[in-house]
Amino acid sequence: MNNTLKLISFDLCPYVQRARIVLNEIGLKHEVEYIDLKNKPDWFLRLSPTGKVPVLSTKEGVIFESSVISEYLNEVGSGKLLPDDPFLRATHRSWIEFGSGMLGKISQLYNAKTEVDFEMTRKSLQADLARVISDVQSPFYHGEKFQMIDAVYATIFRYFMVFESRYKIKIVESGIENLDWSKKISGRDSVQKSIKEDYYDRLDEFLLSRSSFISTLRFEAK
Ligand SMILES: N[C@@H](CCC(=O)N[C@@H](CS)C(=O)NCC(=O)O)C(=O)O
Repeated sequence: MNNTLKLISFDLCPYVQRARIVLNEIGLKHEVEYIDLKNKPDWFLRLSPTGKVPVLSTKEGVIFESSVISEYLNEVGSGKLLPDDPFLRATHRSWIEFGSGMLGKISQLYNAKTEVDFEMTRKSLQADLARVISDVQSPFYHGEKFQMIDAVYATIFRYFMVFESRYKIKIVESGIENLDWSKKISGRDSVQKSIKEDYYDRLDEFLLSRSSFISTLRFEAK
């Protein structure tokens, strides 16, 4: 079945990246088809009940929602990306949900029109991150093994890297570059191969195109 997997994607989507990291980690052969979310093809709208990516097309049919896709891939790929112990597995799922909530706040941050709204969301993200970090058992979230939860936070840290390198925005006081967990997961092959080469420039363009408060924090005008 491996070579029949196709991930329908949008190049900047962190939920797509989550599924791709899982595919890469497990080593499942797959194709990626990028679509333009501003101009969704009819065939995509017929496949996707939510109109959102990622959608995974398999020989048996389609699956949507990144967490569901990731869990399915982990199961069919005999992956070990979640703990065996039911309680620990549930805690990972809880913190994966928390990570999805952080992605929602990141979107609020880059869409915030005023400094007050921006700063409120930035502080909330800062507190969320501090809370997650307090549970990390390095080098990865849960010790020596890279797991699904690391894939989720890898996609979050990418935003923070762009916020720090191109904008005057800090989510981690000491710098995301100095956070060991982030360094460890960002350097991972599966993580690096989950994005296109021009990802950082494209994300930067996307952020500026919001015409929101974040544009005023860019290091140098484009
Ligand atoms: N809960 C969904 C969220 C996916 C999502 O928000 N995808 C965005 C791109 S990052 C999307 O397709 N947006 C298109 C739209 O809302 O029209 C998941 O985890 O898969």
